[in-house]
Formats: sequence, structure tokens, C-alpha cells
Amino acid sequence: MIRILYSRLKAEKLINFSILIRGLHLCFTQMLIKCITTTPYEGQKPGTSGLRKRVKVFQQENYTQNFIQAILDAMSSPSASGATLVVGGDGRYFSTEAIQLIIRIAAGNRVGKLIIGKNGILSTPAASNLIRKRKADGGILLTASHNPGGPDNDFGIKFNVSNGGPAPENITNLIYENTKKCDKYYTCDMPEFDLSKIRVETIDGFIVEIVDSVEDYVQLLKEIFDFEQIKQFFKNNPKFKVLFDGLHGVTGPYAEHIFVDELGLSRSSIQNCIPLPDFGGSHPDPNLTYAHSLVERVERENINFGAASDGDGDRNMIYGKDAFVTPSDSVAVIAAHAEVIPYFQKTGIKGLARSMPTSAAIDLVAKKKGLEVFEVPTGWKFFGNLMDAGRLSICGEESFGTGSDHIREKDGIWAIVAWLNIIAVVNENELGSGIKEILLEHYQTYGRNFFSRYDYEEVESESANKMVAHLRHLISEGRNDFIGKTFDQFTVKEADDFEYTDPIDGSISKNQGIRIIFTDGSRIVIRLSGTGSQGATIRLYVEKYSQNASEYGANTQEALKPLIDVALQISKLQEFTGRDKPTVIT
Ligand code: VG1
Ligand code: CO
Repeated sequence: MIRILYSRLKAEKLINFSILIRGLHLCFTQMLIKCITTTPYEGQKPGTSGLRKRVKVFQQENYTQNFIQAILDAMSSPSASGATLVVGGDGRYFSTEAIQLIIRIAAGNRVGKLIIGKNGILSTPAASNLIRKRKADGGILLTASHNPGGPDNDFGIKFNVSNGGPAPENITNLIYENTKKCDKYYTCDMPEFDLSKIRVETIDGFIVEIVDSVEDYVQLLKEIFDFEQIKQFFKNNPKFKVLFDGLHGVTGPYAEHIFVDELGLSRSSIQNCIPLPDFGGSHPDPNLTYAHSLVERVERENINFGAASDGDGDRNMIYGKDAFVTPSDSVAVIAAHAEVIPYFQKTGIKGLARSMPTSAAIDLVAKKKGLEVFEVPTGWKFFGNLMDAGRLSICGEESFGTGSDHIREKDGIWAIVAWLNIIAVVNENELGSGIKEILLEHYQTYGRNFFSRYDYEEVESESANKMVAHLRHLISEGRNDFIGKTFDQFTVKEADDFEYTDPIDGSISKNQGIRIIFTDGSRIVIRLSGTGSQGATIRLYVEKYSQNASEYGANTQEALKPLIDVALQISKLQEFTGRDKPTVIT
């Protein structure tokens, strides 16, 4: 390599010019580092899981560039200079443009190495795994998860740290502070980088490696689960039908590799598995509303095991004939049966956890097994410290997020294969227990936590804030009147705005959701979403516990109706927002 150093830029950095000689080809690769003047944008505040905005917002001049520079500036020990970063995402519209920008800005900031998924594709769990496996210093994930994609919908950028998990609040706050004063960014003149070929390229000391998006992740799952046993179960029970729906998100290629190539299912066992930049025009959100095509087929074709995952592959839904598994139940069932999973046979089960609005079903499993259980705020970032400290093995969120300490993100396909592994073991001798039977047996042992969430999307921010102010008033100034008050059959026992002190680093997170707990143990939680891109989304969560076996088969919405009515009465939601029904019920 011939390097000619020929100038000093006014913007502190050097301009390099290099010529790479490759075999017989002579090619020019220019590393011309430039400092670009920019002006800060307002509102680049990462939410529950990264910065999510409309694509058109990210396409504004320097908007994406500013945010990437703010992320790199937030890195310390090591700083971005010389660091190794993993880059990839769910392949949504604007991803490839964003990756080209990241490559140039990373080079401009003297990042040492980028490890990028082929064609920019990495599911969120696969990215988390890659960060850990390659001991990278972090990762930039391009996804808005379950939010719709396409030119008129959402894009998102998230920063993960070296443990493979979403950056904790102190770092996201720092990123936000950096965006407010971002007046320049460093970039590099470079031709478009070909993301389609697996290879390593070194450009003037800057390394870019394009890796297979699927391979390492599949290997990880094979180490965790008993693939042979699952495969054998399918062979022995050819009538046991499976349907996986990728919702045109990132998991398609992963699912094909795992369910078809490894576990021997037919190709007709997977649907919507071609990733599309706009997810085929729908919400890549695995729930009863948006995964309706899966739900319909499961019911019509008597499919024993249905499952879906979201845009970036970290969420999952488990749905069998006549048996919808709420995410709160799903994580509890997995925890209850975890001993059959080879990974947990090796590591043991260290502790369990859930996000605050998630039902307490998993708490009951922890109690029975004598395990620690943690209640953290909404957002996977809050589980990371507990896992790193060796105190947490399995955890979940009511929002279709389930996972374990094998990585530091929730993991849709992990949860689906965990269920399959459990089913294969439970039915080792003869086929008797499908999803429904496993659920009912769980309720017989632990009782049933009825749970539902109502989402009111794109509510006018001002009215949503007024409603929250009203609730805050009830639990603070109005507290003496509120505690002990009876609404229909429910008497208020306790109410607060959830605050969490991280047991590992002592950091405090305030105002994480209004909780109202009644004397019979039922709960209402109300909080505003931190992932929406337009207006405000109000989330209303209700939970009721029953140990009455005659109720175990009851319909969730019917069982919860009285509690929902009380929630609406206390919050005055309709009065404040004008909404008489939710956008989505899960
Ligand atoms: C939602 C869910 C939360 C989840 C987050 C990210 O956040 O409620 O449980 O961790 O999305 O999931 P919010 O603030 O909108 O309620 V994902 O699959 O978007 O990375
Ligand atoms: Co997601």
C-alpha cells in the first residue's frame, strides 16, 4: 500500500489518500476525511428502544448523520476511534442508505472495524449475539421493530453496548445531549460499499467485514436447544402441524434455515418469510390483530403450533388451535419447564424477571422454584445488568418479548424453539399435550393471571399528557381520598408511579408508569409508549389473578371486563382523549 499524506484539514483531521493493490488489479480507494458543518435537530431523544421517527424525518439533511455522530461521540472506554462495531437491521426502507452513511461516518471517526450483516440484514437477536461473540464494542441496529416500514412509515436507529444489549439510560441520555449540540460530523469520501458479498476489506486501516446474517445465530440456537429431539418429535408425529409467520420481517431467512433445513419441517410450514422493505404494507407485529393471517390458518387448518415474530425478530407470538398464549403466560411456562432445555441444564436457572406491566405469572413460578424474581421498567435494557451479574436467566415482557441470558435482547425465534423443545420433551412417549393442554396444566399448578393490554395509538399528545397529569394528581395530592376508595367491586389498596432502582448499579429510573393495585390483587397500569413516532400512544394494562379452576378456560376479555371498566372510569380516558375504543387489544 502506498500512502501519501498530503494535507491537514482545518477540521482537525487528516486527509489520507491511498492506493490499494489487489492481485493484478490496481484500484483506487480514497479515504478523504471531511468535517461537515451541521446544525442540531430537536427531539433526537432515544425512546424505549432507540430513536424512531418517520422515514421522511430521517431523510432530512444531516438528520441521520447527526444522530450517528452523537452515538459515536457517546462512546468512551474505548472511544469510537479504533472501536469495533456491529451494524445491521431488519432491512426496512432507508436501511441501505443509512448503512452507507454509517460506513462513511465510522471511517471519518476512525472507527477500527465494522462487522455488517450481508445486505445490511441482522435480526436484533442475531446482532446481539454477534456483538458478544466477536467481542465488539457495540452495535448500531437499524430498525423500528414492529412499526410499519416504507417511505411514509417508520425508521429507527438503536445503539447497543458491548454486552450486546440496548444502551442503558445513562448512555442514551448522553447521546441525546450530544445531538443537542451537534454542529459537525466527520465523514469520508468513499464509493458506495458493496454489502452483498461476504468478505473483509481493509481501506487505509479501516476494516469492513460483511458476514453471513444467519450462520452464527443458528449455531447459537443449536447449542441451546435439543434440535435432535425436536426433529425426532416431528418425525414421530407427522400429524403435528406447525406454521411460522415471518410477517415479511427479518426472520424469514432465519426461520427457513432453522425450521426447514435443521428441524426438517416442510416449506409449507413457513409463510411470509421473504423480508420486504415495507413488510408487505402491514404491521410486522405478532399479535392477534396484525398476525391475523396466521391466526385464521391455525384455526381453519387445525394447526397445532402457530408462531410469528416481529420486524426485527425480537418479539414472538405463540398461538395454537383454540389456544392463544399471552406473552406473560409464555415466559412463565418456559420458566416452569426450563429444566428440559440443555442450555439451562448447563447454566442452571439463576433468577427470573419481568417488566412491571407484565403479569405476575412468572413470579409464581419463581416462588415455587425458590428463585429470585425482579420487576423492572418497560424496555429490555433493564434486564442487562442483572444478566451480566449472573442473577437472571429467563425474563419477559407482556409486549410479546421473551428471552434469556444467551444474549442481551429478547429473542423471538428462541422463544418459539423453546416451546417446541418443551413440547417435544413433554410428549416424548406419546402425543398428548399441545399448547392448550400445557397452558391448562400450568394454570392448575399456579392459578391463572388474566391479562390484557389496550393501546390507544396516535392520541393527541396534549390530551394524553392531561390524562397522565390527572392520574398523577390522584396518587399524589389526591392520595388520601383515592386510597381505600371503592369502584364497583374494586377497592384501591395502593397506587404509585413506578420507580426502579437497579440492584446492580443503583441507578434510578422514575415515572415508569402509574400502578393502581386493588385489595383483591388485581392491577391497572397506565403509561405512555416510548416507541411511537406520531402523537402519543396510551397503554392501559389490566391484570386479575384467579385460583378458581372453573374460570381457567374463560375468555380473557370477558373475565377482565369489570376491571377494564374501572380503569376507564378512574383514568377518564374517553373524557380526555375522545377515544371510545382502543386501536389494538392484546
Ligand atoms: C414497547 C413495549 C416494550 C418493548 C419496546 C421495544 O415499548 O411496550 O415492552 O420493550 O416496545 O420492543 P413502549 O414504550 O412503546 O411501550 V421492540 O420489539 O419495538 O424493540
Ligand atoms: Co422488535
